[in-house]
Amino acid sequence: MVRSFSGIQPSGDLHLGNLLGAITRWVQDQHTHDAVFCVVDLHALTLPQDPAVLRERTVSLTALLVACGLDPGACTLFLQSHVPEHTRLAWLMECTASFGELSRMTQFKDKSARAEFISAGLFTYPALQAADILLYDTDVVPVGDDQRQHIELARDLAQRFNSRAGQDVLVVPKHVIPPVGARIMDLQEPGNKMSKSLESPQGTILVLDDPKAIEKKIKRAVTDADNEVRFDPEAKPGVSNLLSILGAATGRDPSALAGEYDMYGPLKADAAEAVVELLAPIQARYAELVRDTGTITSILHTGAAKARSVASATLARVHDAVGLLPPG
Ligand code: AQP
Repeated sequence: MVRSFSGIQPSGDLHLGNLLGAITRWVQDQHTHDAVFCVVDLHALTLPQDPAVLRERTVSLTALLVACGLDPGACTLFLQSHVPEHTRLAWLMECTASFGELSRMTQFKDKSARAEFISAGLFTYPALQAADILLYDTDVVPVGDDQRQHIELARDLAQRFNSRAGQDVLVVPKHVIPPVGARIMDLQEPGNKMSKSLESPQGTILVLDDPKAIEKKIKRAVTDADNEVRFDPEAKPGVSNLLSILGAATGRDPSALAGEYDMYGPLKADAAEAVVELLAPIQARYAELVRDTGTITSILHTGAAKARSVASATLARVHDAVGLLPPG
C-alpha cells in the first residue's frame, strides 16, 4: 500500500488553511493509503513557546484532528517527541544537507525576519522535517503549497544519501498538493498566507470560530474596488481567495464559481455559509473529545508504538549504511 505521511505543528490554533490545504486530504488518504500523521511538537520549539500553552495546544490539536475525521483505527496518529528516532535521523539529515540549501528556504527567511531570537533550530528545521518523512519510507506527503520547497529538499536529501551510500536506503517521497485550497490567504492581507503564527485575528478563520465570528470575518474580508468577480489570484487576490475558500469547502472549481456571481456581497454570504456548514460538525465532535484527555493520551501512546516499529527499522538501516555500529 502507498504510504502517506504528513505533520502539523501545535504552534497555534488550527485554521481554515490547515484544514483545506492539508487535513481534508489526510482524512481521505487514511482509507486508501497506509497513512501516518504526526503532531510535530518539536518543530513548534523552533520559536519560543510557553510550556503550559504548548501542552494544552498539543492535546487540543490532537482532539481537533480526530474531530476533523482522522480515525486512529484507520491511520497512525502520534506525537513527534514520543518517537526519538526523529531527532536521531535529523542529525544525519543535517550532515547530508548543505548550509547553502538550508539558507535558501523561504520559510526560514520569512520567519527569521520576524523573529526576535533566531534559533539554530529554525534554520535546521527542514532537516528534521526531512527525517520525519523519510523515517516512514513515505511515498506521498499531502501538504499545502507553502511546504513544496521543504518536501523538495527532503527528496534531494534522500537522493543524495542514497547516492553516497551506493544503495537505495531511503524512499524518495513526492508531495501531493490539492488543486483547490492549497494556499488559503489571510482575509485582511491577501498577499500573505493564512497562518497560525501571524498576528492577524481578523484575517484568520479558526476551525473553532463560532458562526458569527466567521460571518463577520468573511464580510469584512479585503476585496477591491471594481466589484468584478473573477478568479485571478495575481490581479484579484482577495476575491480569488474567497472563491478558493468557497470552492474548497463545497468541492467546486473556483473559476466556475466566479461565473455565478456579479457582486461581492452574495459571494461573501455564500462563502461564510459554506464555511459555517463545514466547521459545525467538527466543532460538535471536538467539544465532546477535548474533555476526554485520557482517550487523547491513549490514542497518542498507541500511535507512537506503531510509528516506532517502522521508524526504528529505518534508522537501523540508515546507521548501517553510514557505518555506525549497532548498539548492544
Ligand atoms: N494558508 C494555508 N493554506 C493552505 N495550506 C496551509 N497550511 C498551512 N497554512 C496553509 C498547511 O497546513 C499543514 C500544517 O501546517 P504546519 O502547522 O505544519 O505548518 P505551517 O505551514 O508553518 O502552518 P502555519 O499555519 O503557517 O503555522 P506557523 O505560522 O506556525 O508556521 C501544512 O501541510 C501546510 O502546508
